[in-house]
Amino acid sequence: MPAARLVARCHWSAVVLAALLVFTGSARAEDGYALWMRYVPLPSALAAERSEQLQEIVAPDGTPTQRAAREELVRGLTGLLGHAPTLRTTIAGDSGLILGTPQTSSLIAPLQDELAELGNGGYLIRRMRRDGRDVILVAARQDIGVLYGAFHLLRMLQTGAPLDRLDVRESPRVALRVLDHWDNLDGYVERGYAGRSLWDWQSLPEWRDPRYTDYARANASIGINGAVLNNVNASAWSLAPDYLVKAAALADVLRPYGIRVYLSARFSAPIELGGLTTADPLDPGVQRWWQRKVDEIYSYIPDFGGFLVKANSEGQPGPQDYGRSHAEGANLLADALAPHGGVVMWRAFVYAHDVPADRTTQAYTEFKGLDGAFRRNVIVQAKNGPLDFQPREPFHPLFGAMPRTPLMMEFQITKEYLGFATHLVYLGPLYEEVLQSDTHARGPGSTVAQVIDGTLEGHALTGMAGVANIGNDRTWTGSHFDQANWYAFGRLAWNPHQSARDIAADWAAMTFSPDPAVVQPIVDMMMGSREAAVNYMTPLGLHHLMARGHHYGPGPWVDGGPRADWTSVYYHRADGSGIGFDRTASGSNAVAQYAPAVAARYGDINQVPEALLLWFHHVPWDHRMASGRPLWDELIARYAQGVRQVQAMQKTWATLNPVEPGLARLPLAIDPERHAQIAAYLNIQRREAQWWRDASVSYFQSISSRPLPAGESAPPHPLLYYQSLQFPSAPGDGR
Ligand code: BDP
Repeated sequence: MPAARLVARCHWSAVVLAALLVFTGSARAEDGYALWMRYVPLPSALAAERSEQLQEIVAPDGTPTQRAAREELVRGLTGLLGHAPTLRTTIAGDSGLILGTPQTSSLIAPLQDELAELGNGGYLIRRMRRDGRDVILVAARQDIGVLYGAFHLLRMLQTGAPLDRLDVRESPRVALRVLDHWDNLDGYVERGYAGRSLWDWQSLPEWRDPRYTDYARANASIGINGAVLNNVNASAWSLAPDYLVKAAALADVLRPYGIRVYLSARFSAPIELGGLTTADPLDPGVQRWWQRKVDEIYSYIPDFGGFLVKANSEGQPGPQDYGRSHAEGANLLADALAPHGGVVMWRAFVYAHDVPADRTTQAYTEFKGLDGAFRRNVIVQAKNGPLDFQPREPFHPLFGAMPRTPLMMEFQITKEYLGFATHLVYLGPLYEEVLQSDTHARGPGSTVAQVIDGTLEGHALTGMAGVANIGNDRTWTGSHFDQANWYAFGRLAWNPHQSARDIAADWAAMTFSPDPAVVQPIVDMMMGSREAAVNYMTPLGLHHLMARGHHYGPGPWVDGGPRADWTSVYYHRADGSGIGFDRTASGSNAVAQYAPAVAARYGDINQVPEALLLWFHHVPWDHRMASGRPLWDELIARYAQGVRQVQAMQKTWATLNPVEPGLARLPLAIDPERHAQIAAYLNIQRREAQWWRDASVSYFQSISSRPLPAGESAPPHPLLYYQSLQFPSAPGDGR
């Protein structure tokens, strides 16, 4: 229990020093800007012990990446230990820290063979005796591995992990670990709840805001190695020379941190930018245009990563406009990128308004038959579930269904459907649930994580994308707790087999305090928070019940409008007899898109997990649930439970209030500034959870005509009141 040990050694002097730093340092010291890289002083006894071990550092500075690693260590150790380490070319004392590759260090050179077995970006951290000295090595094959290793070591220091018998061996399991920014060129962020875009296109390329470097540091600290700079609903202008120069400036800043820049490409750009009359992928003129465009991009950004494409989805142009397939469209761009080593991330988030089929079936229907038809540098990017980033969905049926095609995961980090930035919802459990789902594609134990890391079908091109929750808000993510979602995404992209709880524990220790009395309750809050949101929004497998357009607040009554599958009634199908979308053979038969073992389980009302019951079945209100209650009572109980879960989070958070009398036990474990904002946000969440509960209960009761179970209070307003609420300026939807 490393953190416990740390606290056992905690001395008041260090606590007081930390307090002084918090309060005498910059007024912004604890406004969240530092993310999980706060590097506040360790308790003095521990700091003294670590100082002895880490006082001398050998770290090369011959390349920008080497300098980044060295600077981060100096920054981190100075903060954690209270003084700067001594930088040397060889260790002079009894012990020290040596960073490098076989090329930069004669002490690391003997590890060459072992390092050669690590994947790109992999590293070793090892404590050993070398030349009679007690040294810690952070060693890798490439500079970027050394940088990742340096961050790993800092994480161990921040969380109070022991350094004796240190033997860490890490390699990323996924090749492309990418943030997708849905940022427009005018600074507006689609589905963004953290201010405006981080990219200031107006002042680029001349002004390289230091914030870009901090963004790169944060990403490198969790292994993210790609950034798609612009919205998937792309403007062709992103590919115009003026903007390429700006993107190149960003690429220069991100490069030392191992981050490649990608762009979302608008399929019709040859028409809009090139003046052609068509964007048909089989047209030689179009092919030439893309080749020239790609060559031009590489002249600005020599390590450009490639394109992300949303085509023939929600009105975006695409190959089907010319009677061509998604594969023909993707291959057009792939052929232009291949000579430069770039990739195409082609999205499978497609559904067409003229297809009357259950919307959740359309991606599979369109893509399954294209398995094997894509070029080698194409990776198909599917959302985690078949609908659209809901609080809970089953895993996407394409995972495991296209063995000859690399498939990458798309998670949403920004909380479009999960209460925006003001609701505390830790997404680690959502990601973990999807990644651990068993596709049965090659028999039991064929998890989504194995599809994503390429081991199931032997793909080397692998990837995980997260729709970023980052903006120019001082906290980066719009709230302190949403930083955890960025963090967890990065850690899971590095290794999709990790535990969401362990990741939360690391994050909480670094972000707030490694004191177990702080970490434990925070981790418990985080781990329960996603289920709370499911309960107060869309329990038991319900989905897409948010208000129309902006998705802020409840809208289970949403009906009519341009298309049925943008309404709530399409999804919940509640009537006098029951509720839920029948996706079994008697309904849309979406369940048949899964492997037979999965289909059998989900398709059987007695076997389907209750969490997905109403996703797959239309269920009578009287259906007996595991609790013994009828479905109607259970539904109402879940809504109330969601509200209670938020209240419980508030209570827990109150116990961590540093200004609360009687809490001398945890002096300044959490600074008052962040504590207060989080407390206020929890209040918003509680109020809105109640709103969700009241509005949903009121609406569903108008359909079921059933009495509320004993003990359940009637919503304070009539249904019409909830239906009349309007939020024309809700964030993230329009400008
Ligand atoms: C939906 C969002 C929309 C995105 C779309 C997508 O509401 O803003 O453009 O996904 O992923 O969830 O393309």
